[in-house]
Amino acid sequence: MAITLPSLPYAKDALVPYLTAETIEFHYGKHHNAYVVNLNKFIDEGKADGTKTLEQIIQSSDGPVFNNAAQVWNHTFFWNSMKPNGGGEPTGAIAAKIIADFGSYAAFRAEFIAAAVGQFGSGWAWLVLDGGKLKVTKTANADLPLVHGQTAILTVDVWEHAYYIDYRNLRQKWVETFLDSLANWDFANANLG
Ligand code: MN3
Repeated sequence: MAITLPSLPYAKDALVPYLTAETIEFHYGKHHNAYVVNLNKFIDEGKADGTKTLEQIIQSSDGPVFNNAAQVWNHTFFWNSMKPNGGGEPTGAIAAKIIADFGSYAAFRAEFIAAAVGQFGSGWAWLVLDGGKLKVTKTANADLPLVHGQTAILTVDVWEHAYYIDYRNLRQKWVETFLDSLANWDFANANLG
């Protein structure tokens, strides 16, 4: 079973002015697609088991197979972590749970930004559910909550390819914009279960 590049959940210019169509064209059309192409090549070569689900491949691989499979999953999750007219304080169950586990939305926001800015080099910042509690984590390269027994709730990509076209070296501005204008709290609520 071949791995396919999932459709974007919105048009490539739907996140303007916070992310340009050029960023989406490169990040989704080139980077995300390349991970899909690479993983299918590993399946064709017998280095990855194409009868497994993407999650099963991630949980039973290492090296280049893990890196490409995890990056396929991470990017699909990331595109869904944003929406047009998103961001700002959440509503619904995730809002109450953030206040219960972080004290306030402001405390969560500060911790999430610190994790994203503090990730040295390429990686991801996450809001995860771990043992029934919401936590902020950061992972390097392709690493992801699934292999740490955590449930991913929301993520921001802090690889330079995620923000360099629109934000140049200003990673903090990118992460603040993600939370304030793009975050998809409907998706977070759905992931909370
Ligand atoms: Mn990326």
